[in-house]
Amino acid sequence: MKHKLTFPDGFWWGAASSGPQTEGWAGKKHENVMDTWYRTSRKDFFDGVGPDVASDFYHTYPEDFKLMKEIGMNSFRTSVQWTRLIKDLETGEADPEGVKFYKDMIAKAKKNGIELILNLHHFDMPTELLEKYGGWQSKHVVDLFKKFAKTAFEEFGDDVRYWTTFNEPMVIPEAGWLYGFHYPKLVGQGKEAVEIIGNINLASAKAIKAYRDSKKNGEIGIILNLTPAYPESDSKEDAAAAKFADEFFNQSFLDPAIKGEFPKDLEELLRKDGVLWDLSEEDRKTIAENTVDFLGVNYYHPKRVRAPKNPDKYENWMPDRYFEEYEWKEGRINPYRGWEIFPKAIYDIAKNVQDNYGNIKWFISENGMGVEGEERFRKEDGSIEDDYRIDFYNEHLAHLHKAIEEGSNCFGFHAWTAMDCWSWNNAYKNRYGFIGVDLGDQSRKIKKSGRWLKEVSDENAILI
Ligand code: BGP
Repeated sequence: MKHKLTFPDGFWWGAASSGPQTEGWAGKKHENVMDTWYRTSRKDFFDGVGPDVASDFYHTYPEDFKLMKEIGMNSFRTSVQWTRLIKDLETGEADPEGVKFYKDMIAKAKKNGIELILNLHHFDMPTELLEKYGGWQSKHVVDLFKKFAKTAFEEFGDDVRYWTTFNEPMVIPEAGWLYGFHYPKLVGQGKEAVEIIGNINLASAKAIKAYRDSKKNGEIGIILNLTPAYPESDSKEDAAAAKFADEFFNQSFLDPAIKGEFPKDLEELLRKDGVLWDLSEEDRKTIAENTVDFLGVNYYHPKRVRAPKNPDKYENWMPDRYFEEYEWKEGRINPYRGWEIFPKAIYDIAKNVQDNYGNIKWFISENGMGVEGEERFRKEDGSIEDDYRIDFYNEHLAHLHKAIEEGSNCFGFHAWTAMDCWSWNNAYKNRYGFIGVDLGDQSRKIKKSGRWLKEVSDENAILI
C-alpha cells in the first residue's frame, strides 16, 4: 500500500540549469573561464566535449520550454551569462543581441506557464577579468559584477520575479584555488581562497542592493550548496573537525547571506591564522544591510569528516588543517557517479534552516542523480527507463516532506536538471536530465522520470 505525501499549495516543481552549461557559444561576446579552459585544453574534458555547443539552448529554447511544460514543470532556473549580456565589462553596457535572446527566452518561458528564476553567476567569470584583475580576488571586479547585475535588473526586472546572485559560490574558491578541479586549477592557495569568500559575499550583497534600488517588484536570493558534515565518531576531535567543515564550507556564505554577518568562531580562527578576508567596516555594513529574501539549497551528498591525520601536509594555509574527509563504509554509493546517497541530509538541512536561520523561506534548488552510461537503460521505444532516478527523488522528497510537516518553510523542489546538459569537466559523462539529449542531432526524448514528474506536479504529491 503506497502513501500519498502532499506538498504545500503553489509548490514549485521544476529543474535547474545554467547558461554556460546549456546555451553554447553562439552570439556570445566574451569567454568565461570554463570556455577558455576548454579552448586551450580539450583533453581535460570527458570525451573532449565542451561548452561550445552544449545542449544548443540558444537555439532550442522555444521547443525546450514546450517539453518542460509537457513534463509538468511549473518553474525553471537558469542563468544570465555575464559574458553574453554585457558588451563592455567595465561600464556594464548591455549587448543588444544578448538582450534580445534573454527577452525572448523569458517570454517563451512565460508562454508555457513556467516561472523563470534567473541566476547571475554560475562559475562563469569573464576570462578577461580573471587575467586583468585576478577575478574574485579583486574589489574592482566586485563592482563590475554589480554593474552587470544592475543591467540585468534594468533589462529583465519587469518580467522576472525571482533572482539569485550566485550559484554555489563556495565551489569557486574550493575548485579553483584550493583543490584545482576548475579553472584556474590552483592548488593550496588557502589565503586567496578565503579572500575570495569575503569578496563574493560582498558582491552578492552589492547585487542585492542594486536589486532593491531598482525598485522592481520581485525577490532576490542566493543558491548555496549546503553540505552537512557528519563526524566519524563522538570524539571531541572529530566534533571539532565537523564544526570547522560546517563553518568554513557552509556557514561562511549562509550566515552573511541570511544573518548579515560571518560566523564569529570562524572569523576568530582565520584571524589568528593570519588569513582573514579583507573587508572594511563599510563592506561589512553593506553585507549586514543586504541580506536575502529567500534561500536556494543545492544538495547532492554529505561530507563525512574526522580530525585530520596530517594537518601540516600543505605548505600554505589550507582548511585541511582542521578536518579531513573519509569514505563512510556504511554509506550507499551511487554506482554511476561515485557519490554517497544520503537522503536524510535534506531533513537535517531543513531543520538547520528552520532552527538557526529564522525559518527563512527556501527551496531545493538542485538535487539529482548523475548516471554514467545511461544508454544501457534505453528501451526499444527509445525511452530511458530511469527508475533509479525516480527512487532517488522519491526518497529525498519524503525527507523534505517530513521537514515541511514539522514547519520548515520550503516552497519548492528543483531537480538537476531538465534536459541533459554539459557539466564543468565531466561534460556529458553523467546524465541528469528528465529529458535526454542526443548530442549527434540535438534531438530530445522524455525519460521515464519526466513522466513521473508530470504526475507528481499534477497531484502536487509523491506516492511512496
Ligand atoms: C552542481 C552544479 C551544477 C552541476 C551539478 C552536477 O554542483 O551547480 O552546475 O554541474 O553540480 O555535477 P556533475 O555534472 O559534475 O556531476
